[in-house]
Amino acid sequence: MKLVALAVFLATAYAPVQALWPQPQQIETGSSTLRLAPSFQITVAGHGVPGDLLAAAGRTKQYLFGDRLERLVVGRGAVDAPKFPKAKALQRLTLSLEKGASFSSITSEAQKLPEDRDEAYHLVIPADGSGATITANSTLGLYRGLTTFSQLWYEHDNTVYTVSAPVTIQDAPAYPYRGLMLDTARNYFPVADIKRTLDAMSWVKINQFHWHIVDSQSFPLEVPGFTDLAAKGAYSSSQVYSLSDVRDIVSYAGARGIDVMVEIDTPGHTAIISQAHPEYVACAQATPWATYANEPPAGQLRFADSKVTSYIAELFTAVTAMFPSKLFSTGGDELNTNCYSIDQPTQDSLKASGRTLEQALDVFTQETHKALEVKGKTPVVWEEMVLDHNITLSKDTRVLVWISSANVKAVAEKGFKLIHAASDYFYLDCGGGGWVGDFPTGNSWCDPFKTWQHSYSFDPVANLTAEESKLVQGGQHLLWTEQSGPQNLDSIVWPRAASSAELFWSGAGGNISAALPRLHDVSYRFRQRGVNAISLQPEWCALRPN
Ligand code: CP6
Repeated sequence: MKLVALAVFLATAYAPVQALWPQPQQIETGSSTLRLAPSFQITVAGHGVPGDLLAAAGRTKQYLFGDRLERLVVGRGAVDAPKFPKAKALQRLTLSLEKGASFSSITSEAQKLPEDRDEAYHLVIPADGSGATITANSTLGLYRGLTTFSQLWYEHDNTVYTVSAPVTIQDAPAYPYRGLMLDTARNYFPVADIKRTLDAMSWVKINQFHWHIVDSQSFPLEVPGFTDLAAKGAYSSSQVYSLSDVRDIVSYAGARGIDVMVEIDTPGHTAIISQAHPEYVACAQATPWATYANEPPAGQLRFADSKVTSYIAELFTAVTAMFPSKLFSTGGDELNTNCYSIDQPTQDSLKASGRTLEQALDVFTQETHKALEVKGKTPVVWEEMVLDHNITLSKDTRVLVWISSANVKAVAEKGFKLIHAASDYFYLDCGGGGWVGDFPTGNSWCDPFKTWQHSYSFDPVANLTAEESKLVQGGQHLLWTEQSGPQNLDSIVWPRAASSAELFWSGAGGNISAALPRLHDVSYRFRQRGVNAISLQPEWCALRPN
């Protein structure tokens, strides 16, 4: 009896009073109430404070006073609201670097290779209101701390409060790559939608935007020296990412601790290039398309042709100048080899060079990757490049595992750094998975709908040895857009993508029922900040007393 009573008491006393997402590595909280002084300030100590950190501090203040989040996770009546206006007031949050560290911008630190990003921070909020602090070894760490700070506060009757002071957090990510992929080729997304998505990503500490910008259906990227590709390949002249759009997106992302990895998918998924250069593309008119490609329209680069290889190497070079990221994805998925058996120009090229198709693919890949490497870029490829083709790749190449999580082990055994992106856990849209005639049905191995609980339960190192586990850089949700667009962007992505954000920040083993009320808060905060994240449970669940 006594034990039961104690258990009930503990359950009430330790009901979640803060709902951080992702969950920090170490957190200690008390039970004092603290409120933000109306004159609350965020200051940054030290010299040479970068503009993007100051701007982030400004946004944080807006969230603190703008979220207006009632304490949904603990329920109506569970807090002593009348006390809040009389609680001690916190006047200031001070950010400072650890001794010996110096400021650089959030942007430049976010744009390093994943393994070189330092995102650790230390956050302290004393209960006496004497001043909160975030300390870190890097500007990026301070920024992550700000993001956490903004999630600790609720509002009641115009008082912004927390009931869990003092707070001490020591935090750092489990994995350095935490991404989101967006396909802007099947359907075009206006710049404002991408920026809103970047904001949302930053709120859950996602640090990598994987921009699958072009594909067989459209080429919405303006590339200097290659402007005919977008001129002839975009859905319309207004559905193009101009140089200034790209600059805008890259800097918006950088200021939010996000690196932008562009993908120019080759040699498959390139039918659209035939609009500007019909001579570079095989099978563009081949029928039925399903024999020559995984989705319509068919059409793949004639990679055995050295002119095509140089063209793509030059295109890559031009694109590297637009994206400061160290990572550059060259694609390499779903290459259809039937196509080349019926393509006379390819057969002629192979005969002239004395190469097999696989050898020609190896040459194409080496040459185009060399163009990246001389610009200091690290190539990223889809898994087929290492599992289905015997391509010579630099050992530093990173591999996106997408077909199945069961393929992770084989990639790791080959010694490549890898990124989890498997369709059986992380696909938000399965449009590319099944077809009735020319129309996507999505009824494939990738369906059914993957819930947040499903991806949340993924084990990033399942079946891997300790050595192989070190190759796991992290992972991401992916939005292919055969069956989605700007109309449902927020609701198809959020809050599901927050699930992998926490998995790869906090590490595996999170408890779904403990996560649910926190994730409910994520959705609510997102909506307050203008992102239309969906509900995860009836409102009743949040309102009932514990
Ligand atoms: N487009 C490209 C796609 C897909 C891939 N690459 C895809 C394949 C299967 C499903 C969903 C999407 N549409 N370029 C695979 C990486 Cl189910």
